Parts: sequence; C-alpha cells; structure tokens
Amino acid sequence: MKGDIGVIGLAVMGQNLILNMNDHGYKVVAHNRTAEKVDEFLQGPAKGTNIVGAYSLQELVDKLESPRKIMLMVRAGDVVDSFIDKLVPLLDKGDIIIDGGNTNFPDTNRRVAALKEKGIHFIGSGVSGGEEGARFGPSIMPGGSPEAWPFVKPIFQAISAKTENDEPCCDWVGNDGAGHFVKMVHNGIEYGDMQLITEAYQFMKDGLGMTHDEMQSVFIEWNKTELNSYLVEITSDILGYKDTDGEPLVEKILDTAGQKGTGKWTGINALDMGIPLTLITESVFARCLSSLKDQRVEAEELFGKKESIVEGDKQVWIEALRQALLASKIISYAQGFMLMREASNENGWDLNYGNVALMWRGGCIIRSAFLSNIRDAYDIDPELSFLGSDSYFKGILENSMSAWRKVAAKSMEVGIPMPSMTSALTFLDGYTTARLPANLLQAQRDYFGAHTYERVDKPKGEFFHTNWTGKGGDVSSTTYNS
Ligand code: NBP
Repeated sequence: MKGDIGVIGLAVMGQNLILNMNDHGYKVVAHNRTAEKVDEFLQGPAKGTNIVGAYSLQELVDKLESPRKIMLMVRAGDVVDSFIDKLVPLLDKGDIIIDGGNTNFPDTNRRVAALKEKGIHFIGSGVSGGEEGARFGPSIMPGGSPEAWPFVKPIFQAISAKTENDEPCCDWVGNDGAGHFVKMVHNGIEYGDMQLITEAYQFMKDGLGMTHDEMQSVFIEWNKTELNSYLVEITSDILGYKDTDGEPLVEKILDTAGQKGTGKWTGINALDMGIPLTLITESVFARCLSSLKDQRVEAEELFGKKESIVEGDKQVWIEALRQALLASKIISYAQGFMLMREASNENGWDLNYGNVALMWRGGCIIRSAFLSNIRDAYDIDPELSFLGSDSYFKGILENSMSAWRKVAAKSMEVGIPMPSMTSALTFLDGYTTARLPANLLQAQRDYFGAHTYERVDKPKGEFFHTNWTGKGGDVSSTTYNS
C-alpha cells in the first residue's frame, strides 16, 4: 500500500506532525536531507508505527499515492526553493507540494504562481503550536492553490487542534500566500500578547513591589477571567518556577529578547499597507530596545534613573492592571484584523475573519477564550471594520477606560515603560477622534512643499494650494499618496 502523504524535514516539527498523522490512520513517508535522521526516527519515535522512510526524493515520490502530497517542514527560505526545484521534475501534473514552515507570504505568492505554470499545486500553510501542538493538534492555516485543498483537507483537519465544540482549528484561508499571511499576523499578535503580559509583570514587580508568588497567584486568577489564555497560563507557571537555589528562575534570565522575524514582517507589512498596527510594532521595538542591554545599563547610570513605588491599594491596582491588559489586547487584535482586512481587499483573498479566529482558538500560542468572542463578533458582522465596535468588545473598552488611563498615567509618572499598553490607549483615542490635527499637518506640507490640501467646506478630491508667505509661487506639487 502506498503512502498517503510524504513529509520532508525530520526536525522537531516534522517528526511530531508525522507521528500525529500516523495516530490518525495516515500512512506517512518520511524523508530528510541528512539520511541518518531517517533511520534515527524510524528506529526511535516512529518504531512500531506505520511510518516508512525514504532515503531519496525519487524513493519518496515512488512511495506515494497519486495525486502525491508532499509536505516540507524545513527551514524557510532558499531551502524550500531548492526542494521544490528538485521535486518538480519527479512529480506529475496535479501533484501537491505543501510548505508548512514559517515562510514570508510573498515567497508563497511567487511559488504558487510559478508551480501553477508547471501544473503542480502548491499550498503554503502556517502551522502553530510548537512541538506539543505538532504532536497532538496544531492550528493549521493553509492557503494557495484551491484545487489542492480537497485532497489535503481530511489529513489536516484530522491532525489539527479542535475547539471545545470539536471544530477543527484548520480551514482553507484563501488563495496565494493567504495562509502564510494569516500565520504572520498570528505571530505578530503573539508578540503583542507577550509584550502586554511582560508590561503587567513589570508594573507588579517594580511598581507594586510584589513577590513572584504573589504575581503567580494574580496570573492564576486572571486566567479564570476573560484573559484566559495559554500565554497567561504559562506565565503563571514561569513566575512560580524556582531555580535550584529556591530563587525564581525568571530573574536569572538575561533581559534581551530574541526574535525570528515574523513580528518584524507584520510591522513592515502594516507600514506598506498604511495600517496603524501600533501595538504589535511597539512590541517588536520593545524587543529591539531590550537587546541594547549594554547601552541601557550605561544610560540608567548616566540618568540616575529610579522608579518610584506605586502608592495605593494593591488590589485596586491589580484589578486596574487586568482591565488595562484586557483593553489593550482588544486593540491589538482589532489592529491585526484591520491589517488582514486590508490585505484581503488588496489581494482579493476574501478572508473569513470568523474562521481565522476559530483557527486560532486552539492549538496555537495565542489560543484563548477571547477568540470565541472574536468569532462571534464576525458572525454578527462579517465586514466589521473595527473589532472594538462590536458590542461585546465596545462594552469592555468602555468599562475599562478609567482603569486603563490610570495605569497608563501612573506608568509614565513613575517611569515604568509600558509601550504597548499606552500606545493601544493612544490609538483608541486617535481612532475615536473625529477631528485630528492633521489639518495643521497638511498646512505645513503645503507651506513648505506646495503639497496641497483638501477643504472641509469643499468636496473631497478637490485640492488647494495657498501662497502662505506671499513670496512663493502658485505652482503646486503633484497630489498622490504613497
Ligand atoms: P528547522 O527550522 O530547524 O529546520 C530543520 C530541517 O531543515 C531539517 O530537516 C534540516 O535538514 C533542514 N535543512 C536545513 Br536547516 N538546511 C537545509 C538545507 N540547506 N538543505 C536541505 N535541508 C535543510 O526545523 P523545525 O524547528 O522543525 O521547523 C520546521 C519549519 O517549521 C521551519 O520553517 C520553522 O520556522 C517552522 N515552525 C517551527 C516551529 C517551532 O516551534 N520549532 C513552530 C512553527 C513553525 P538536516 O537534518 O539535513 O539538517
């Protein structure tokens, strides 16, 4: 009997996805560039299963049922292109290549188009959930050639995580690189969620002078509220984890954050599309700032900086912080969905936002109860332009407003950096202001560069230039927006 699917790449993600597929009754053919890893896998974790090995791409292709489905779980970038180049001459028209790595979506756009010309279907799929997700149920976000989806759907939906209603956290996202785009936004939101939690931690630790056991209890309690999520849950575990000397391990970890690029891609994409994705982008910058460790140490000494303690009832502050965290999180998701909406419109992807929320509901790093509410919001209004306008989320934003402002103002007063919580509030203030000072900005642009402006008392699209000094000319610059 031939294999149902081939997987190339036997590192942590590939091995665990294969074992997951095997558990669900699929016969998987496993291949890896370094052939010894095939043997190690077959004699180790795959021993006693239906998994078979292939030591060359030809052997892999020969062992698969048609149309062949070959999934790459290898390092993103050139490695994917090189496998595609080697596979194509061995495949038949109608065969399917799937890239399950963390690929930047323009690469997937390019590969879908190039392979279409050769009659090969290509799926670019985000896979989230790390090692445990891959083994027992990840969130899977496939996009690309729609013709390929019916062949891949049963396998992907079987191995994916399920919601509490047993719905698979995997559905077709859209054409081209839509799956990888949505995975990129997922990762951006993950950056935002993590940064928000770290800001709450710093406020509690440095502002309120709380112990790690106290902070752990707070996160345990928060996890029973609307903040219920995987990241809040692991944060409580981390805060309670003691090193061999009985001290909290977290305080022994160097405070420089790493990053592998997906948050940065999300920010760059937002700038390209003109979407104010402030919270995620601040989270990326916060990681950049954290990596300037030596400079920060010097600057703290130079400025003689000291944070002052936050006075007042600790319980009241903790509740205010919870509300500020929740409200900021709503803004982060609202901005992420704005970005997806713009990308969907620009690329004709016709994204289903409720389905995206459902795919993130289980298996992935940002999984949370909150995503069910997002799904509900898009069920009510599939074209919702701002998540905060949905009545459930609007209610939370309004109820949290005073606590959120209090926390933001206090953090500024005592010198605790909270870039994501404060920028989220600033965003909402801007978004809910009908008249911003951009009129003055337009006047400045027209003053120095004759860039022209529109008037509130004239139809939109009519442009005016003023000779502000009496010394300039009447010739204006061409009007376009980049
Ligand atoms: P890695 O990202 O570490 O990739 C390891 C695989 O890539 C191995 O099979 C390795 O073969 C192969 N490879 C490399 Br590296 N360079 C190669 C080359 N020049 N030619 C051929 N093969 C090459 O594995 P991973 O952590 O399992 O991740 C797989 C994909 O899934 C990545 O795109 C990753 O970003 C993504 N992802 C990872 C996670 C996670 O939590 N780790 C989560 C979600 C998505 P070799 O054994 O011969 O070196």
